[in-house]
Amino acid sequence: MIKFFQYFTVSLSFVLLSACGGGDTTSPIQPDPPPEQEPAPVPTPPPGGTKSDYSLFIQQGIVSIKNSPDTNFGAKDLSVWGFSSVESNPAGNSIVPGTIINAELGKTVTVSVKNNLATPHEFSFVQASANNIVASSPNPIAVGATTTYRITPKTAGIYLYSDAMNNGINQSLGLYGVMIVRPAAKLGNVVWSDGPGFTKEVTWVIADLDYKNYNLVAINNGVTNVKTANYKANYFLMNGMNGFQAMGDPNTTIQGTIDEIVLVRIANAGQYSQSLHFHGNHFQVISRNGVRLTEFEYQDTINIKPNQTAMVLYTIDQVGHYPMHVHTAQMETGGGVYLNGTAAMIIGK
Ligand SMILES: [Cu+2]
Repeated sequence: MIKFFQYFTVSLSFVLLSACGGGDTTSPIQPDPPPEQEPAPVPTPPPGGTKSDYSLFIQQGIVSIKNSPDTNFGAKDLSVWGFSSVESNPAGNSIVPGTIINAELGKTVTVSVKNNLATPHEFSFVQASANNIVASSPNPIAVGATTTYRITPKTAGIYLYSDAMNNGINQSLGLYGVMIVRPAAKLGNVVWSDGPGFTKEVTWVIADLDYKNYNLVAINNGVTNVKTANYKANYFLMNGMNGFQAMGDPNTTIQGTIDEIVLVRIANAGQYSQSLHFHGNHFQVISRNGVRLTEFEYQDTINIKPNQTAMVLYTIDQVGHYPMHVHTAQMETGGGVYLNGTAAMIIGK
């Protein structure tokens, strides 16, 4: 891992100094030396891997930030709120982001949400009106109560759900997740019914978190004592994980053989705009914030603003190990530890 870290430091310096985040679409990307560690193979998603009933539990849990393997520093358990799939004592990192709701176009999904916290909460979609996906959204959910939502998705894509109460504070404490809507299973791996095909898929839910000014205040003294003007994120998460965890996570890694096409669905649940920069190949942006694009432009960087989503297609172009990192140095960190922020790996075999 040390070699990778050294390489990455050089790489990031190059990126920052040469401002390669300008969405350069012409210059070739140099292959990178492989890191010494290799994530496990990515499981191929089951075709039509959808369910019709989900149970979510709004409750407190832990995001367990692990040490950087280079410095043996940075481990910290962060108290968060989340939409957990497990009611009692959710294990570390199983609570944020909330359970992925996998739905099929036109088929009603039932989501039961139980509020196990001491204040009212809600379950809502950030762009519900634009996509008309929620049949009914009775909110808020009283303390101890369970509310059932029936959702009939009308458009394939990725949708961010959250608890939008308290001026976004609840969402920033960890109450967010995504619903993925796939077209009819019989169509196989296409993004939407007459849309482009793919061979693999990954989901990236990115977020930022101000532990001192938000989580500690809210959990110890109540949400009403959180001052939103003080928000200054110091942890940056990829699928609820720190960078080194995420780079070794098989469900987060873009991985495949040459010419495989990986669909990456991305949602930004945080308060900061993030620019995601891919190495190894350019990708095609096919959808932005629920709007399907008519021309799929090639880019090497995509900016995703808070509460926005995107879908991109990444074709495995060459053998090797490549990083996906974000283009703000601070967001590469977790509690100040470099490379423990928003990151993922890309592996061509
Ligand atoms: Cu880079």
